[in-house]
Amino acid sequence: MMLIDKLKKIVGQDGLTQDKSELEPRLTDWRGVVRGEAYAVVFPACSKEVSLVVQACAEVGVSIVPQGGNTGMCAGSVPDNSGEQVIISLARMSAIRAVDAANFSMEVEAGCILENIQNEASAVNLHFPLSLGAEGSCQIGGNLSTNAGGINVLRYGTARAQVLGLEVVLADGTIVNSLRSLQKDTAGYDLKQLFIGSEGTLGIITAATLRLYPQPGEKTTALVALKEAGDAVNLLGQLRTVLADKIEAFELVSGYAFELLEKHIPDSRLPFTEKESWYVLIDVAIEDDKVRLERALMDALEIGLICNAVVAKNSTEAEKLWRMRHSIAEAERAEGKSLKHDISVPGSRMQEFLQRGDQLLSSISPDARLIVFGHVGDDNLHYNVTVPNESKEGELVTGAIYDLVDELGGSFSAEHGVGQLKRHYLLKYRSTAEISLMRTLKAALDPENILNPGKVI
Ligand code: FAD
Ligand code: 2HG
Ligand code: ZN
Repeated sequence: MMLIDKLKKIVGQDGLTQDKSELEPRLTDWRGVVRGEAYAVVFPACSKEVSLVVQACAEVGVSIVPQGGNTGMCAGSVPDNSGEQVIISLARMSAIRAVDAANFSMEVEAGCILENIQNEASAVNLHFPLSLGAEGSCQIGGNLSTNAGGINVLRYGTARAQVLGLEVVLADGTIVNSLRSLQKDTAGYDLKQLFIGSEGTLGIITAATLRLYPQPGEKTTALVALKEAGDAVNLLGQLRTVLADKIEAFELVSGYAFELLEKHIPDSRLPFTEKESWYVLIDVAIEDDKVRLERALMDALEIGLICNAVVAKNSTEAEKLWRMRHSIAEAERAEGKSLKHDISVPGSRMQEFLQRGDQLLSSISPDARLIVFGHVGDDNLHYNVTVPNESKEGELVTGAIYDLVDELGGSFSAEHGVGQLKRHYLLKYRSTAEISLMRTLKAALDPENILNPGKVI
């Protein structure tokens, strides 16, 4: 029997397609920089079907590309050019299986859209804090496979920290069900953490038990204008002494990023008449802290650490500010091609990175334009660059930035993963012992290299 017939037997006639127009949106990444081909896309409806699909593919040596919302930034969910790979989409596995409010947990299938999970938590007066611009279309399986970050890492940690239990299908079709909902569990190796952040190369995540939190209540949102990006680090330090862990989000946005928003995203407008080079968007939990935040910002204004500040008067104003922040990637894409550098450096080296990064750019590519924004509260910046002529100059710019990041003890990939775009940098910036251990794990879990080959390692 041909593979396609075997797959049809497993998922049914409607559970797969080889139709060119239906395949099309799944063959390119969100940015449109990488394109592949595929034999078929399969939509299993349950973990058992995922397992049978994996077995059928493994029997004939056909490799598999797991795909969630296809919003990833490193083309991890895009197949290669062979036209022989099978995409497994988790889109049909989108059920919220159970909400246990008393236990602060929720069990969901991997294909659940992130926003639906947030809403379901709110419906029982609880909070799921993972939040990012793609939340309306990315899936929790993709979030966990990339260990996504987003805007609330400062207070709640990355996707990894939100997982109590996981169900995974291995390369031989074995279903590993560890969907426990325990706050504490030290029985043996913490296997779930191996699959979180492995970008579909070690197993296919089919379900997860997620950690929920009490509702943080009303938030206070402020936008602050700064002369220097480095002042953001000092401001965070100052605000933390007053507001401690109440700061939920602390996002840097360059003046140029705001210009792109105003140009490409309808209804985007800076709420200041005088423009500055840098801005920070801040969320503080609990309404009572509004006064403390305002007082702290007044102090910062008095000593010249910040130039201006607005505090959102209501949730509509706050949402408007956050909509702009979440739309920067879209505005950048609309402007044209850019080099993405999703970097982190220790907070204590951030100022040095920003100064030396500027110098590097003006010496290598004086006409390059920086689009800097991101999670400065987590020491993670999207230090993106548009270079007038790509190719050689682009490679030089990227190489120089990553070398600087490495020298400062940082990472070339803080939150988007490695996918197929940054594999050579993984080999360059991770030690031989680390790479060797990663290869040992990959070979042990996927000896035939069936799961997402050509990604990460
Ligand atoms: P996909 O893109 O489909 O896949 C990503 C990787 O995970 C691939 O390697 C794929 O093979 C694998 N995968 C997907 N599902 C599974 C599964 N069930 N089992 C095993 N492997 C799987 N990212 C951040 O971290 N922070 C941000 O703030 C952020 N903001 C964004 C804003 C915008 C506008 C956009 C477009 C993207 C943003 N991203 C951000 C990147 C992206 O949304 C995240 O990486 C997200 O976690 C990917 O989820 P997805 O469902 O789209 O996964
Ligand atoms: C964000 O923080 C995303 O908005 C996207 O991680 C970053 O487009 C980017 O470089
Ligand atoms: Zn980000």
